Amino acid sequence: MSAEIIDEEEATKARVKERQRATALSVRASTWPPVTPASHGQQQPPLRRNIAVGDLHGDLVNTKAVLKMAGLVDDRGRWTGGRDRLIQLGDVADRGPDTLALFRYLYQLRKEAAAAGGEVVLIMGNHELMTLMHKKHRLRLPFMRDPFSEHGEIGRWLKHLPIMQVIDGTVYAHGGVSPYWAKLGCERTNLQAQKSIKRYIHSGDLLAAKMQFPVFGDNGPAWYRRYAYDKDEAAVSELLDEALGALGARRMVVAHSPTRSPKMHVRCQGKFIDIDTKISRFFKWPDGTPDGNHLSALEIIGDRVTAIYPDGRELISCGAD
Ligand SMILES: [Mn+2]
Repeated sequence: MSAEIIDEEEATKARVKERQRATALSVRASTWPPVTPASHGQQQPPLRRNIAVGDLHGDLVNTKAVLKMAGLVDDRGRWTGGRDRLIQLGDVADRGPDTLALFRYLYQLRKEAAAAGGEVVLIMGNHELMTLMHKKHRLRLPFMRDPFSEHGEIGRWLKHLPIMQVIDGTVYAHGGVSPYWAKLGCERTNLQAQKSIKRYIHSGDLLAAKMQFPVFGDNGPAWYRRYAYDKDEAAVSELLDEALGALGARRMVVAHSPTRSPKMHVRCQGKFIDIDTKISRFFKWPDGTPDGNHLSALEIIGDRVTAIYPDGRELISCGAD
């Protein structure tokens, strides 16, 4: 009986320690450019909502719809999320016609959120990397190329996006963070990306640049697909636990790998969640089959993780176990 109580005490202490470590990591994780929340509460504020949204691919209408569904904006797309934090997991660019308008919208939303004490965090996706390198056909047109050039209206912002983040014990990346980058750590991985982004942009050859700068390569956080698509559950579990352990985090949330259904792909007892349900109406599978317009947002409050869909909410985990 008393041994059980002691065990429980130990477990509680371990949980508190783990949480402190995760908080320390999230505080250290930097977002660029830095923004200072306008309001500072005197009392301990309630837990803020972290809302993660996946690939938006040039669809402004569905972007506003998904943010409204998650309770972050009003009918006109203006921030009503208060202190909430939106984490957009990359691939804002391409497929649909609204790439430039979408980045302008998110830039404005970022300011509105900061003014309300909230936050908008954008993570670098592989399409942002390709856009910065001007690899997309459309970007050969000067009116599109200029805003996305290194010093352009959007480019000068995009080139500083973090390639991964750890926020409140959850790892966020566009593709996924393999144990290699997890062991290097969030701060140093982002630093490595920042150090090479300029040379990457000017390399002009995607395949060569992927080899030269592994942080932007197929096993880097923006392109990795193994957690999402490897069918070997045991192997994925082992890799994921290694990465989460190295980062002192409890779960990893990614996009980039379209899910087979309109629902999120949850693996490894909720420790891995792929939220790319194909939100954009312009999504097509590689064989050309259209399959988009599936809205979803992931809400994390403390350890309560809920998927939000147009037809309702689905609890993924409640942190009680
Ligand atoms: Mn992608």
